[in-house]
Amino acid sequence: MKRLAILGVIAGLVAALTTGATAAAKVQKVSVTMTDFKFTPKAITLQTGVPVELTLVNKGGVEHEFMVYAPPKAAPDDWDEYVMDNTYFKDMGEVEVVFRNQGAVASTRMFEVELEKGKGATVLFTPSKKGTFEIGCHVEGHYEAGMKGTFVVK
Ligand SMILES: [Cu+2]
Repeated sequence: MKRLAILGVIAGLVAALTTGATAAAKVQKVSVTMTDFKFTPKAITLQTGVPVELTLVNKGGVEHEFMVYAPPKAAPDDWDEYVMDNTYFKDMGEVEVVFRNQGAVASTRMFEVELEKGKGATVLFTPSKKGTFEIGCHVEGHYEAGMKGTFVVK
Protein backbone atom coordinates (compact mmCIF):
# COMPACT_ATOMS: atom_id res chain seq x y z
CA MET A 1 0.00 0.00 0.00
CA LYS A 2 2.75 2.41 1.00
CA ARG A 3 4.68 1.79 -2.21
CA LEU A 4 1.58 2.39 -4.30
CA ALA A 5 1.01 5.71 -2.62
CA ILE A 6 4.58 6.82 -3.35
CA LEU A 7 4.26 5.81 -6.98
CA GLY A 8 1.08 7.85 -7.14
CA VAL A 9 2.86 10.90 -5.82
CA ILE A 10 5.74 10.49 -8.24
CA ALA A 11 3.36 10.04 -11.17
CA GLY A 12 1.60 13.22 -10.10
CA LEU A 13 4.88 15.12 -9.93
CA VAL A 14 5.92 14.00 -13.41
CA ALA A 15 2.53 15.01 -14.80
CA ALA A 16 2.84 18.46 -13.22
CA LEU A 17 6.39 18.98 -14.50
CA THR A 18 5.42 17.94 -18.02
CA THR A 19 2.44 20.28 -18.06
CA GLY A 20 4.61 23.12 -16.78
CA ALA A 21 7.24 22.59 -19.44
CA THR A 22 4.67 22.53 -22.23
CA ALA A 23 3.01 25.72 -21.00
CA ALA A 24 6.37 27.51 -20.68
CA ALA A 25 7.31 26.66 -24.25
CA LYS A 26 4.12 28.29 -25.50
CA VAL A 27 4.64 31.71 -23.89
CA GLN A 28 6.61 34.57 -25.46
CA LYS A 29 8.50 36.32 -22.68
CA VAL A 30 9.78 39.79 -23.42
CA SER A 31 11.18 42.47 -21.13
CA VAL A 32 11.32 46.18 -21.84
CA THR A 33 13.16 48.64 -19.60
CA MET A 34 12.06 52.27 -19.50
CA THR A 35 14.61 54.94 -18.67
CA ASP A 36 14.84 58.74 -19.23
CA PHE A 37 14.06 58.78 -22.21
CA LYS A 38 14.13 55.51 -24.06
CA PHE A 39 12.86 51.95 -24.28
CA THR A 40 15.40 49.11 -24.20
CA PRO A 41 15.26 47.15 -26.40
CA LYS A 42 14.01 49.64 -28.94
CA ALA A 43 12.28 46.96 -31.02
CA ILE A 44 10.40 43.81 -30.09
CA THR A 45 9.09 41.10 -32.37
CA LEU A 46 6.23 38.76 -31.46
CA GLN A 47 4.19 36.04 -33.11
CA THR A 48 0.43 35.99 -33.39
CA GLY A 49 -1.56 33.35 -31.55
CA VAL A 50 1.03 32.70 -28.84
CA PRO A 51 0.44 34.22 -25.37
CA VAL A 52 2.83 37.02 -24.39
CA GLU A 53 4.24 37.96 -21.01
CA LEU A 54 5.61 41.44 -21.55
CA THR A 55 7.45 42.71 -18.50
CA LEU A 56 7.93 46.46 -18.16
CA VAL A 57 10.26 48.04 -15.64
CA ASN A 58 10.69 51.77 -15.08
CA LYS A 59 14.33 52.31 -14.13
CA GLY A 60 14.16 56.00 -14.89
CA GLY A 61 13.85 58.92 -12.51
CA VAL A 62 10.31 59.95 -13.53
CA GLU A 63 6.99 58.35 -14.51
CA HIS A 64 6.79 56.71 -17.93
CA GLU A 65 4.03 55.28 -20.12
CA PHE A 66 4.00 52.27 -22.40
CA MET A 67 1.69 52.54 -25.40
CA VAL A 68 1.52 50.52 -28.63
CA TYR A 69 -0.41 51.83 -31.61
CA ALA A 70 -0.56 52.13 -35.39
CA PRO A 71 2.08 54.71 -36.36
CA PRO A 72 0.37 58.06 -37.17
CA LYS A 73 1.01 59.75 -40.51
CA ALA A 74 1.62 63.02 -38.65
CA ALA A 75 1.90 63.79 -34.94
CA PRO A 76 -1.68 64.00 -33.59
CA ASP A 77 -2.87 67.03 -31.59
CA ASP A 78 -3.90 64.77 -28.74
CA TRP A 79 -1.79 61.66 -28.33
CA ASP A 80 -3.98 60.07 -25.66
CA GLU A 81 -7.04 60.36 -27.87
CA TYR A 82 -5.13 59.04 -30.88
CA VAL A 83 -3.74 56.07 -28.94
CA MET A 84 -7.17 55.21 -27.47
CA ASP A 85 -8.52 54.94 -31.02
CA ASN A 86 -5.51 53.22 -32.53
CA THR A 87 -4.09 51.07 -29.77
CA TYR A 88 -2.70 47.69 -30.75
CA PHE A 89 -4.78 46.18 -27.93
CA LYS A 90 -8.10 47.28 -29.44
CA ASP A 91 -10.48 44.39 -30.22
CA MET A 92 -8.04 41.89 -28.82
CA GLY A 93 -10.16 40.64 -25.95
CA GLU A 94 -8.99 40.85 -22.39
CA VAL A 95 -5.55 42.21 -21.61
CA GLU A 96 -4.28 41.72 -18.08
CA VAL A 97 -1.77 44.01 -16.41
CA VAL A 98 -0.14 42.57 -13.30
CA PHE A 99 1.53 45.34 -11.31
CA ARG A 100 4.51 44.32 -9.24
CA ASN A 101 3.37 44.26 -5.60
CA GLN A 102 0.19 46.17 -6.47
CA GLY A 103 -2.31 43.67 -7.82
CA ALA A 104 -3.68 43.15 -11.31
CA VAL A 105 -6.14 44.80 -13.68
CA ALA A 106 -7.86 43.04 -16.58
CA SER A 107 -9.56 45.08 -19.28
CA THR A 108 -10.76 44.85 -22.85
CA ARG A 109 -9.99 48.57 -23.28
CA MET A 110 -6.39 48.75 -22.16
CA PHE A 111 -4.37 51.31 -24.11
CA GLU A 112 -1.52 52.31 -21.83
CA VAL A 113 0.49 51.20 -18.82
CA GLU A 114 1.72 54.03 -16.60
CA LEU A 115 4.56 53.28 -14.25
CA GLU A 116 6.01 55.54 -11.61
CA LYS A 117 9.78 55.40 -11.18
CA GLY A 118 10.96 52.11 -9.75
CA LYS A 119 7.72 50.28 -10.59
CA GLY A 120 7.15 47.28 -12.83
CA ALA A 121 4.29 45.40 -14.43
CA THR A 122 3.68 42.43 -16.66
CA VAL A 123 1.21 42.70 -19.52
CA LEU A 124 -0.50 39.45 -20.53
CA PHE A 125 -2.15 39.19 -23.93
CA THR A 126 -2.25 37.08 -27.06
CA PRO A 127 -1.38 39.04 -30.21
CA SER A 128 -3.99 38.63 -32.94
CA LYS A 129 -2.98 41.31 -35.47
CA LYS A 130 0.12 41.27 -37.66
CA GLY A 131 1.99 44.38 -38.64
CA THR A 132 4.46 47.01 -37.55
CA PHE A 133 3.35 49.27 -34.73
CA GLU A 134 4.94 52.03 -32.68
CA ILE A 135 5.79 51.96 -28.99
CA GLY A 136 5.72 55.38 -27.35
CA CYS A 137 5.80 57.17 -24.03
CA HIS A 138 3.58 60.23 -24.25
CA VAL A 139 4.32 61.87 -20.95
CA GLU A 140 4.98 65.45 -22.09
CA GLY A 141 8.22 65.71 -24.05
CA HIS A 142 9.36 62.09 -23.65
CA TYR A 143 8.42 60.88 -27.14
CA GLU A 144 10.00 63.97 -28.66
CA ALA A 145 13.15 63.22 -26.64
CA GLY A 146 13.33 59.79 -28.31
CA MET A 147 11.20 57.60 -26.09
CA LYS A 148 9.76 55.41 -28.82
CA GLY A 149 10.27 52.02 -30.38
CA THR A 150 8.95 49.42 -32.77
CA PHE A 151 6.54 46.58 -32.08
CA VAL A 152 6.45 43.98 -34.86
CA VAL A 153 3.98 41.10 -34.94
CA LYS A 154 4.50 38.31 -37.46
CU1 LIG B 1 8.51 58.54 -20.59
